[in-house]
Amino acid sequence: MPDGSSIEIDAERLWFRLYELAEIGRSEGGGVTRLSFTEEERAAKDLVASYMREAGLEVREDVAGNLIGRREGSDPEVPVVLAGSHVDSVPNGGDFDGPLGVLAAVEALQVMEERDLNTQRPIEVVAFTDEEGARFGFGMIGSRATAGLLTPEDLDREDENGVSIAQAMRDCSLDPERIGEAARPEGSIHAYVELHIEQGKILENEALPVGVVTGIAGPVWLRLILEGEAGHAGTTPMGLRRDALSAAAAIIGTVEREAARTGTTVGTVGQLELMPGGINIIPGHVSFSLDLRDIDQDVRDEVEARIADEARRICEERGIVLETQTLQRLPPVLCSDLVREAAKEACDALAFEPFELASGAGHDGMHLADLRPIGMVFVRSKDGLSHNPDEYSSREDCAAGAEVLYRTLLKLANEN
Ligand code: HGY
Ligand code: MN
Ligand code: MN
Repeated sequence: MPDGSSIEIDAERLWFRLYELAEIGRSEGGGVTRLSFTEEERAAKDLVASYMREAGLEVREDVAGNLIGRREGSDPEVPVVLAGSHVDSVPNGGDFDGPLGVLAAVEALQVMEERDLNTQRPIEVVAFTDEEGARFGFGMIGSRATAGLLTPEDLDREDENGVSIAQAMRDCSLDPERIGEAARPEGSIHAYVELHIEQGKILENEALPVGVVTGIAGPVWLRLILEGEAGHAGTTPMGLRRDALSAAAAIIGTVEREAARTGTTVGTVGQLELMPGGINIIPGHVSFSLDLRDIDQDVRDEVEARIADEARRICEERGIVLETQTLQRLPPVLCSDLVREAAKEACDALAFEPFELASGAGHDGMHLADLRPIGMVFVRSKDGLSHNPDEYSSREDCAAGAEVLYRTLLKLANEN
């Protein structure tokens, strides 16, 4: 670790803000629940806006609900350097996933202000709306809007209570019809950098506090809906059943086998619901989610095809009607040399090994990669845990990551 003198960000202030923000949406399980377009997310954005004002930033929200803090550059007309992440969470999630990137970026700009460091380019911090997709099964709404990738149909997606994204936006005094206005013009962004917890075990295994991200795995989110036949548990012979849950179980076993086979693909069934749900009733209806990822799109698509073939065979064999809905399908994205080199240079200056690794988790930068160069810096996660109340990164590692981000932003904001 570098000696304390080379750390210019205020580690104590960052740590205090992380924990102050984490108290918003604290749930019984000890985790954080801040779903998009809810009071909790609103309160989190209001608190972050107050930090942005303390940092001397010009604060605004765009039509997608993205919270933006801007520090002017000596040349306000040139493309901006963007730093961001999110403050929404998964249900009962952790304290660091998202907030670390937003608060570290605010901290970086506050130190520039306090040290009177002028940059040629303006720098903006963005807390993107709904990165996690926990409420609508879609996700990254704010960054998609920023990249001009949202369609009106996207906003028709509904949560479990039948509330659409468009309606949730209206309930928060946002006008979904104006969503197109959130799109940033071509050439208006110089680069995008995000600090995020790794959410895996690589940095911990390497005994490193920070790492530089090479690329982001592309997730496919599916929902499989199986229609069998509800029946009496006691009077229906095994050979005459159309048990939707047994078929689902066989398909889920296929997911595990096919994903594990490649050694790089990950497959997760995170949600499952069945009907009618009686202890003595054969389940006639089951729906479950499938999250499939790989840094290599061809490998991911090959695994997806094998699972789909086996699912069809299983359902045909059992007389089950299978419908597969695609909720989202994102290609893996490579981080740019521009941002990777700037981040590695910052690591070098701080005597951190410029270790590079891929991201298994999805992030907002995936949607900005077509607009401009993107990059990420990771901070070590204790036990690789995330999307879990025990998610934790140490104060020192958070400070290390914020310092790397600060120096990376300074470099990107002062280059031609
Ligand atoms: O799902 C993800 O990878 C991210 O946490 N949204
Ligand atoms: Mn995240
Ligand atoms: Mn997450």
